[in-house]
Amino acid sequence: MSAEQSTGEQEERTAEPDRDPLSQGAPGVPATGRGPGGGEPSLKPYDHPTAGWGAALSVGKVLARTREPVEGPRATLLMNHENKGFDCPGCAWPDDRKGLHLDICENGIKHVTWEMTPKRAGKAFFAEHTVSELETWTDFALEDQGRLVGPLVYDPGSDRYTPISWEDAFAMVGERLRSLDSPDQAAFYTSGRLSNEGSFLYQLWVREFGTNNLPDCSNMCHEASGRALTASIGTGKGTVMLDDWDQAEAVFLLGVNAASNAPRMLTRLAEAHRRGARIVHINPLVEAAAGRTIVPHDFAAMAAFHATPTGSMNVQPRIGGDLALIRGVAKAVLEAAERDPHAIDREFIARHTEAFEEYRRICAETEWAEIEHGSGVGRERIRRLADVYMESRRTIIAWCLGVTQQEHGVDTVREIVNLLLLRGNIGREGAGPCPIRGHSNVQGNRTCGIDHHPKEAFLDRLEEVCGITAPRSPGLDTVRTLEALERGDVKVLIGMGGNFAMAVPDTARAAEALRRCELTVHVSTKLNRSHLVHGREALILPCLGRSERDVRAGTEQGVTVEDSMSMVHLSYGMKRPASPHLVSEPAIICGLARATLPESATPWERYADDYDAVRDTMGEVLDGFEDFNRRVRRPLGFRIAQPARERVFLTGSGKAEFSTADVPDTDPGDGLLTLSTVRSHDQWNTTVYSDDDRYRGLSNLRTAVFMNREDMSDRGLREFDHVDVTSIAKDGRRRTVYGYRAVPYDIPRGCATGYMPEMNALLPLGDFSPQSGQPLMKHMRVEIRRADPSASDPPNK
Ligand SMILES: Nc1nc2c(c(=O)[nH]1)N[C@H]1C(S)=C(S)[C@@H](COP(=O)(O)OP(=O)(O)OC[C@H]3O[C@@H](n4cnc5c(=O)[nH]c(N)nc54)[C@H](O)[C@@H]3O)O[C@H]1N2
Ligand SMILES: Nc1nc2c(c(=O)[nH]1)N[C@H]1C(S)=C(S)[C@@H](COP(=O)(O)OP(=O)(O)OC[C@H]3O[C@@H](n4cnc5c(=O)[nH]c(N)nc54)[C@H](O)[C@@H]3O)O[C@H]1N2
Ligand SMILES: [Mo]
Repeated sequence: MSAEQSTGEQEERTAEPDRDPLSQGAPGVPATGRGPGGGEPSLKPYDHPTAGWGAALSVGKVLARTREPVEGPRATLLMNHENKGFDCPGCAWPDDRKGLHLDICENGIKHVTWEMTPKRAGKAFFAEHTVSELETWTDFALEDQGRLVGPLVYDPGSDRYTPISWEDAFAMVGERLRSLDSPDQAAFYTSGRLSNEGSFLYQLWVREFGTNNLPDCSNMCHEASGRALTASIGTGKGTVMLDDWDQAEAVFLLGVNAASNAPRMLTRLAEAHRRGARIVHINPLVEAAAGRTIVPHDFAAMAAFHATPTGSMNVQPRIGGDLALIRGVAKAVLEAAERDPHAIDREFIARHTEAFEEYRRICAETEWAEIEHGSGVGRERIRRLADVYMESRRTIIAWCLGVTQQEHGVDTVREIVNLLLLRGNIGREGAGPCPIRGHSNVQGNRTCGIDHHPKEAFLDRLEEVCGITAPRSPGLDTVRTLEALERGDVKVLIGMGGNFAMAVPDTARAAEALRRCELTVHVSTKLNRSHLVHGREALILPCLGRSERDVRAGTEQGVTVEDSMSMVHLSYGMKRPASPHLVSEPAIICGLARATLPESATPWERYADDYDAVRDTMGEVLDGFEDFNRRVRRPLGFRIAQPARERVFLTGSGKAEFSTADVPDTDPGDGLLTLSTVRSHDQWNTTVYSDDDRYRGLSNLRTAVFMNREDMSDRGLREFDHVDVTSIAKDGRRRTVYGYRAVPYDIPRGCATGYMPEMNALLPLGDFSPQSGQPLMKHMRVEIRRADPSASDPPNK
């Protein structure tokens, strides 16, 4: 028995130590993992440029594995193009459609190829394998069966998924939903790939049915950004446009692994660097984007192996230390302003902002010692960062999950805005806040009404235009949906894309909650864990992918998406569908809606066959979508008007508002470490392509925990030693994963990093940010110790 158990604290075993260490999920929920390849883990620092030939080689490997050596690259030539092509489902970075740029990236190609696989998970496959058997497969093996080809229903008698007609599937959902005591007993999840038209129809169905239970992947992603920006500048989005990246004199990047997760950003960074702009990477890890890149569309550079730097300065705060760090920069700027009146933009502050004096006071009152302790960065380094900021006339600050998936994520984003406001870096060229969104249409989802807490004005318009009565009480977000599932208050879960079971926190607990459902329904392209962790009744509804031709009523249909910088444009699939039985997401939603609401006056059949008709209605409901059908057919689509960009701040005061949060103490104390979970290079969220993480130099290992060398030697650990990782929740409960391997890495002391989604097994459901509702995916308190051989007999065996 371990020491912790003898102290009487509750111990939850989330995986068994002696099993394959790559099966680290909950009991019955093995983790994502072992991609093909295998072999011993190895660690070799990556010192080559990003993108370029290394990327080409890596693409080649993935293509060869999917046996799609020609179609993938050919299809990518049709991606992100001006006339008719489809939007890359890879990420939300805007398309660069100027000139002859080949605006593609390594991970976009992998992503599209993943969708285009020639493999099919058809009738025979599901006849052969019971669900209990599939549960023992790795997540990689599940998705590797290829595309789903027709609707499936779970048959409890044979423990198998069996074919069902679309009509019967819709009827089953309709009946079950109508039989509920209240519409609030159902929840409707959205993953951020759903098109604008799909999103609008989905929320219309859900609200006409009578609930705002619309949890989405944003609840785990950029919720904090939306809330902070709304409070500070009156819009939930960034104000920066792609062209601004050509004007900025300094770019600060916080908490993003751009080379892996937004590779097209590298081109912008390289161009900015060539112009002489300063690029500061703020990240506990020095990620590959802080080095050099070979610009992929620059064939001359590729041929000559010519690399351009994409970073000029690295600052490595401790995990969760960004608020303190930015406060320090602001403090230094304000100190400089006492000597140099031009250090801050007094005119801007006076005309456009509110609560500056309060902010100045809190900066003065926040002691340097507190800033250094909170950020883990020395004051001289922070002053240098402030100099970079003051030397630049136009600064962009961009951020991603390292900032948002934190307890104080909202305060931190607001602090970023505070810093921008000090020098008027908002509402002009080359400057502003720029959240880097994740899923390719996650921003569009929100714009089109996927929101568990919608604005009254939006519901008013929806009612007026669509003739429905919209529910007014707020619905459940992702964490609260899980809690409601657990209590039995939500009995039906519909998943519009994504992989809910693996993406959410607390894998074991979430699985148990999901199994309590009366009905689970997933609209998906490939088999994943969420289909296996199912309710009493279960359906899998396979849909067309973004790359596939969508013909309804004899007419080719396009859908629209909105990128990270508020550009809306059309996307037309080009490929023959993976199966003739696949239906588009908008049409599936309309079918489900009609079956649920037989008397509805909404023209669901018309909407299903004519997306222009959907867009006409959207144009009447959504701000900024006036004349939608015409404007979206312009060559580059259109940009949704962004009032804050014009210095019109739709806040209570009508001005941009400074905020005054306290600097949090992020020291985990008690010899514990702070652990953040991240993606590897060869991964797309819950989809893992291989066990390699090229830019971090790690091969053949996903059960890795990156640690500071001194933290390792304190624990007597050497490279690849086996460790157990235990998280300590706020309520004191402990969750452990076993058989991880310690990987020495350049990361501040007291910090550690491992991979999502495997490490969700450690993340307590109750530990979310009260500011945003976001689970603390970048901030777990953990104990890491040498693997305990005496733990070979876990209690749940
Ligand atoms: N190829 C590929 N592209 C993707 C995805 C994918 O899985 N694969 N996912 C998409 C999605 S949905 C999203 S949301 C984005 C995610 O894009 P990222 O935000 O880049 O995703 P993560 O891998 O979680 O990396 C988070 C980064 O934050 C850093 N970090 C951790 N803690 C802190 C901290 O306290 N402070 C700071 N400053 N940094 C910190 C980590 O070291 C890491 O570099 O990418 C999108 N694009
Ligand atoms: N520990 C930890 N957990 C995290 C995170 C983290 O950083 N750390 N990040 C969080 C974030 S930012 C996000 S966005 C979530 C991601 O959560 P999700 O969006 O739920 O997960 P994905 O892995 O993107 O979903 C993959 C599945 O989408 C389906 N799919 C693919 N293409 C399509 C399509 O065109 N249509 C439909 N209907 N389905 C499709 C496939 O079946 C595939 O298996 O995970 C969150 N979870
Ligand atoms: Mo995301």
